[in-house]
This record gives sequence, structure tokens and C-alpha cells, in this order.
Amino acid sequence: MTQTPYHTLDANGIRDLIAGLPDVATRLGGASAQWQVREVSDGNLNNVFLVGGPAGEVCLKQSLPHVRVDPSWKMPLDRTFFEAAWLRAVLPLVGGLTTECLFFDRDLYVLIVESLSGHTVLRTALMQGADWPGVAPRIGTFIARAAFGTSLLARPFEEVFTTRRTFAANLALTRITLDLVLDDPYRDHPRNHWHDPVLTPIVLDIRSSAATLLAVENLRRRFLSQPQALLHGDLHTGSIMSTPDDTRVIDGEFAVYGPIGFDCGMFVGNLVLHYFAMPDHAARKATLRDIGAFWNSFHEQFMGLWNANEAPPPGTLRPLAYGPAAHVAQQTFMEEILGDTIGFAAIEIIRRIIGYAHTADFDIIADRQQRAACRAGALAFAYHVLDHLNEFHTINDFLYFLDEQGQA
Ligand code: SR1
Ligand code: MG
Repeated sequence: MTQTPYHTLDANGIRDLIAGLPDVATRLGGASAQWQVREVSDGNLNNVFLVGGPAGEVCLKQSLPHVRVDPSWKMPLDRTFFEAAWLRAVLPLVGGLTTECLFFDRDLYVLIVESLSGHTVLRTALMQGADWPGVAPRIGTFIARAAFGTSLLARPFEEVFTTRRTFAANLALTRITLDLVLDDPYRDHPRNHWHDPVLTPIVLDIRSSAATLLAVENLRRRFLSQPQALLHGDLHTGSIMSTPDDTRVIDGEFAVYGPIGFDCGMFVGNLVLHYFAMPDHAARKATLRDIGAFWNSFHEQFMGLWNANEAPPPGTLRPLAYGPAAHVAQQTFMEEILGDTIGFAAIEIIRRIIGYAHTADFDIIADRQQRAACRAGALAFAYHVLDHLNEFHTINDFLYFLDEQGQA
């Protein structure tokens, strides 16, 4: 097969590429000239297109040699490779909670997946007032299955180490997370920005609190040195597409081995951002419910998989202790994940308010002062959580404090 040197694809290039892929072309049906190509790029990094024909639609994503929203920020192309590898690793574990990888090309760095055009990005749906109680527990299930199934609890170390080696090469996006999420917000950096002066005193408090900075430093170290499972790595509400009844996790380009609580924390942190952006009481109660349901589902599914694994496959770690001792060990492991979840949630909130990549959640608040006050509420909440991290022992401690702050 001849190699096609990398170039960014336009609509005709996309039609030509797919015309040469019988499996994908069959999904679209008809002749390539009939295919509609629509650009729907929305995230910070890649070009994304929906390609539709008389029989169906697919989604095509191509890496650019730079950050999509900032062409001066150069970036290697390999992120779609890691997204394809992530999809192939987790799809068998999570079934219908993500999408199938239909095609990946390492010359063009093009990934084609099934289209989810009937679904809505969860962040958008939440901003439009959707109350879909099934989504958060599905994300709990997704993380439990993906994390358990890629961990040493389910697979021999030889397999885990081999998979880890693949994703350990995801250096550029891991660097983005380290810098943008876990570092920049805690010091002066030109990438940080916030417009509301009301936030500045809280930023200064965060940066001058020894307890907060120690907590962040500890979480930063844990992110890089606790390869518990294959993470999605960027599991915010923009990486989830849903209907009331069907939920898919997408955009796994940040995949890397890390602490399981990192994915949980990204999701919870984004629900908390939504909480502070929705001033009405009922919407806030629904978000408290969702965070609780997420954690309970994650915990139940993860423990269920662990306990069902009494005769693990050959080569997997086998329990040495049974009965109460094993129970205590499991409980300790889950408490560690909860601690990480709460810590990374606070870190995600902070970076989405004062770091490089903000989220749209607060844009629904028309009044400028009210918008600033809601952002300040979220930022102060995250600051307090990090400052008192070892005082949160259960998810209810976290929810109780969130509820209290939301009513203040
Ligand atoms: C330059 S990339 C900025 C952010 O967008 C991605 O979705 C990740 O969240 C990253 O931190
Ligand atoms: Mg993304």
C-alpha cells in the first residue's frame, strides 16, 4: 500500500479517503459525490467532520500539527493514534458506553468512529436544562469497567506493563495535563486568565496557602506515579455524548495510565462547575443527586467486578488474604480512590475558572455580576476542599459541604 504523506483533509479529501474504505463507505451508502461533509470541530485540538450518505453517517477526526484554537502552539500528530488505541482497549470492557473505532490511519492521523449525531454533548444538554438521572451512574459504570479491566486486578502484569508502555508514549498530551491542569493555575503564567476581579483575592489565597499547594503537589505526583489503570485522561462533560437513555464517552486522546480517581475527579469537578452555574435550587439538587449516583455506581460496579474475580485469569494477582482482612484492604483502596476523586475534582474546577481552557457552563448566566459571583462560589469551594482535603472521608462529606456552599 502506498503511503499518503500527512496533509489536512478538506471535504473532497475526506470523500476520496472514505471511497477507498469499503467498510466505511458501505455505512454511508450511495456514491462518494452524494456524501455530505460537515465540519463540527468544537474542542481545542482537532478537526472533526460528520460525513453522511443515504444509508448513514460517520464521524472523522484528524489531528493537526498544532492546537486547533491556537496555530502558534505546535503539537505532534500522534493524539489520534492514542485515541484509537484507547478505544480498542476499552470498547471490549465497556460495550455500548463508547464508540467503535472504524478506521485509523497513521500517515494522515485520521480516526473514523460511528457518528452520534442523535446525541448531545453532555455539557450542552446540562446548560439547556436537561435532567437525565441515568447519565451519571452510566459514567460510574464506564469508569469502573474500564479501570478495573485495565488494572492489575484483572490482567497479568506482563499485559498491563505492555499496555502501559504504549500509553506512556502519550507525552504531548500528558504534558498538557501536567501544565494546564496541575501546574499553571498555581503560579503566574501567561496562559492563565480570568476577567472578574472578584476572583483575584481567591486566586491569591489559593497560591499562598501551604496546605493547598501541598495537596496539589501530592496530587500532581500521584497523577504521574500511580499507574493504577488506563485513564480516559480528560473526562469532562464535553467528552460525553448522551440522550436520556444512551451515554457514550468519547475523545480518549489523553489516555494514559494513572490513578483511577483522576477520571472520577474530572467528571465530578465538571458536575460541580455545572452546579455553581445553575442558580436554581432544583437544578442544584439534581446535580447533588447525580454526583452521589455517579460515585455509588462506580463503587458498586468496581467492587462487584473485584469480588466476582475470585478465580482470576492465570497470571493475575491472586488474593493472599480472605475474609475481614481482604475487606479492609479493598476498603482502603476505595478510600484512596475517593480521596483522589475529591482532590482532582477541586483541581479541575480551579483550572476551568482561572487556567487556559475555561468551560462554557457559566455563559448561561446573563448578568455579569451574578456570573462572577457563581464563578467565585465554585472557586472558593474548590479552594476550601483542597485546603481541607483530609477532612473529606466519604462522598456524603463532599456533598454535604457542596450543598452548604451552594446555599450560602
Ligand atoms: C490545549 S488543550 C486544552 C484543554 O483542552 C482539552 O480538552 C483538555 O481539557 C486540555 O486541557
Ligand atoms: Mg477533548
